[in-house]
Amino acid sequence: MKMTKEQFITQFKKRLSEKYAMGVEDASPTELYNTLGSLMHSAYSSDRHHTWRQYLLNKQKQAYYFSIEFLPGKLMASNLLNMDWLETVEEGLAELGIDLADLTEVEQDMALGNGGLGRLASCFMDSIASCGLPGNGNGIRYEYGLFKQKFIDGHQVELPDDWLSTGNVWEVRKDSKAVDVCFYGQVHLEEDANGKLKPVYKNQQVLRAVPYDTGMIGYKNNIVNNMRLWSVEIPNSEESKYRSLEERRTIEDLTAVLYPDDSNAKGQMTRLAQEYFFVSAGIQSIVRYYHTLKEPIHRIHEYVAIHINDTHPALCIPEFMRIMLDEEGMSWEEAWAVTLKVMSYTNHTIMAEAMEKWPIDMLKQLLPRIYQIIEEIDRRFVEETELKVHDRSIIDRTRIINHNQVHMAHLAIIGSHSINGVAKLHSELLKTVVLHDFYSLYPARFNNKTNGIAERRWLQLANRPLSSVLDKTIGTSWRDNPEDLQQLLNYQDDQKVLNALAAAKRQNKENLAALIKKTQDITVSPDAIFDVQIKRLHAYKRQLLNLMHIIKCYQDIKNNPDSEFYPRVFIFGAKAAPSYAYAKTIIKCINETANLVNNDPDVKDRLKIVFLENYNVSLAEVIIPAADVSEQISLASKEASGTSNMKLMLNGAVTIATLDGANIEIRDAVGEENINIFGITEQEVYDYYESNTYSAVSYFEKDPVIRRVLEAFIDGTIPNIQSEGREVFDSLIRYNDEFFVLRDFESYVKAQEKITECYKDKRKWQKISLINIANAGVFSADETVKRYADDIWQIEPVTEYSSK
Ligand code: 26M
Repeated sequence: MKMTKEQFITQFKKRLSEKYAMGVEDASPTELYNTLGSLMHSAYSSDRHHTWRQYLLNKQKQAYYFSIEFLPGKLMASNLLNMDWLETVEEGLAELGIDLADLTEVEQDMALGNGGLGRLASCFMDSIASCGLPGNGNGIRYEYGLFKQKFIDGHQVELPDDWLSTGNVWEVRKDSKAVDVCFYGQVHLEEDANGKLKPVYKNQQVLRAVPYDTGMIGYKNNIVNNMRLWSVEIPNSEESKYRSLEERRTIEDLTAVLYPDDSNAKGQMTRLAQEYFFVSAGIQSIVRYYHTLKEPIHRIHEYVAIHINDTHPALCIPEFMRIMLDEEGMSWEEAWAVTLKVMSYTNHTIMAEAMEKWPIDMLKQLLPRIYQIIEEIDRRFVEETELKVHDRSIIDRTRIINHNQVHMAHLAIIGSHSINGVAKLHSELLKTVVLHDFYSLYPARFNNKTNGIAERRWLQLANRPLSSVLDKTIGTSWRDNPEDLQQLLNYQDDQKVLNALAAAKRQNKENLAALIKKTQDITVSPDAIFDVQIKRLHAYKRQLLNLMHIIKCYQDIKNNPDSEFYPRVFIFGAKAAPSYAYAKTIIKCINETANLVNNDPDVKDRLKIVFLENYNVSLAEVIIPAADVSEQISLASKEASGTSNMKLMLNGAVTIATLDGANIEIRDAVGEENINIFGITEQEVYDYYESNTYSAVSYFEKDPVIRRVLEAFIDGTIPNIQSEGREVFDSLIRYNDEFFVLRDFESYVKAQEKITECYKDKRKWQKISLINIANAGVFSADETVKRYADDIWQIEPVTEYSSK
């Protein structure tokens, strides 16, 4: 795919003229963007075709990553990087008087995900292609992505994300690959001519699933895999049925919007229909492909691995069974044997309210045949488990159908050969606490796969100043092999390198300061410590702990205006689920505190609070390179892994963290001295649960600092939060502080004070920052997906590959 700058310029001008009958001078950024996108698309299409042919000819086993969310962000820059076009295009465009950055700005974020889980899926897509692994994504092409967040009077307001309104140059609609997906109706079983039971359906609703394919380009390896997203349509044959606008609308609603909850499974029919829709379409299309290989159906597990990303695609299991039984004519035993070998499942949370359950009646009504199959899976599970256990209560706790509900995690576990958590601690807690019963039944299925991040996006693209320092210091091999960042350790006492790293950080901070000025009209100084907490807003992530510390700092300054206070900018990025009232309350409190603090002349700009609107992938790419401090302060045991912790570390931020999720592995990688750990451990949390001895009010009574901070929420110190301040106060004092914020407050404050002291010693700080960058290579998603490939999917990189 390589080409020279001159070839690029010629082709670019030619394409622009063909597409728009225009010259460079007259074209708008959008027209230039579309021209470049279309040129790139044509260029990688032959590699895409070739990759596909190669997999087919080698009959390679392929993995399919089923995820109801993908969160790629913008694709142009990362596609250019992976195609090895970035420099050529940048220089070529510059020669035409065009700044590539102005074109990449035009693209709208592809935000078909809520947060960590969706972003992980997209990091994996990049890594799977970059490692030359045969793996594909399968999901939903939502018409509207995650809502856009605005603040009005400090409150979060949600606006629709109409991301397709400006077109999408990367996707290809594949009409010829559309499939039918059926809902509702009645089903009964009848014997066919061979005496086999076959389902007979009445009154089904038939919908058309149309795939839109997006190339997932590997890093400089000519591999292009596929992310297939499904969109709903009314099939031609059914046109006459749906005459009223309203009927059509209900159907088209199916793939209209992404559900903006990231923890609360609220049992809505359309959500269940979404889950079945992309699962059924995906599996049908896999089986159709498998038949082109002309291999016997009972060997399908030698060619296909299906991964279930959280429980949202758990219907993969009964849907695969349905096809094996009803369409391939297998016996139950044969079908179950292959299903188990094909399926694997990742758990992303231990929060009870996030455990997906569906009312039996809903499932029965929407998916009658699937429900029959789930019932039979459940019946056989009970029958088999009764023979294995003495204590019958275990069956009650593990069966799929119980208390009129279908428990999706139980279905996913019973139907998969592999169950993994996303960080060491999380995987241990699954075995010992959350899924302990299942662990006792199927110990061999449980394993850990610590999350990872795509270093290409989060370092090479997002942080070019740092990347260039790295190139000059340790050469460029880290770009192919992030573990080579370790070589930076040789320079931890080299003042020249430390200065260069500090200069890169400075440049990124100036860049973020400019954005803050432009978007929020707040002036921040790059001399201050940039302290960053970016993640969804959740009580367990404890943005409130951060806010309480800020209020303490403010009160210290007010009580002693002339005392020394090292300048800090507290930066937040966070969306709250629209229905999550408490999370929205916290947003309001942070915004009002920001208003107060940022405009108080006594503060003398030593303390600033910036809550950036509409946190998304593109904003993260600007914030992360500019961060000095990384806030990872969830209550121990609650954050399954976290991934912003890895991205911030990679960009030289120093972490303040509880011993939760992957924070523990970050500590192990950098050493105790190079991270600021505080707070109670997961064991202490469980001890509190057991002994029931936690008393939040006693901290309020005993600790004058806590008392003073909490009073600020209700005594008018922070204006405009009469009801919100009271709500926060009550959550801590009346409802006994579910997430132990007051318990951890003192040790958090101490850790923050240590950070300030350390920052004042520039050289020491720079060295710690360097050590963090140098050790971030272990969190490369390339390594993570290789472990999935070896241990779970049993897929291998393309054996023989030649780009024509
Ligand atoms: C459920 C029901 C209805 C609508 C939406 C949902 C839902 C959507 C997303 C529930 C959970 C969702 O995501 C959870 C998530 O993002 N978990 C995070 O996964 C990351 C990747 O493994 C981890 O790093 C985080 O610790 C974990 O919180």
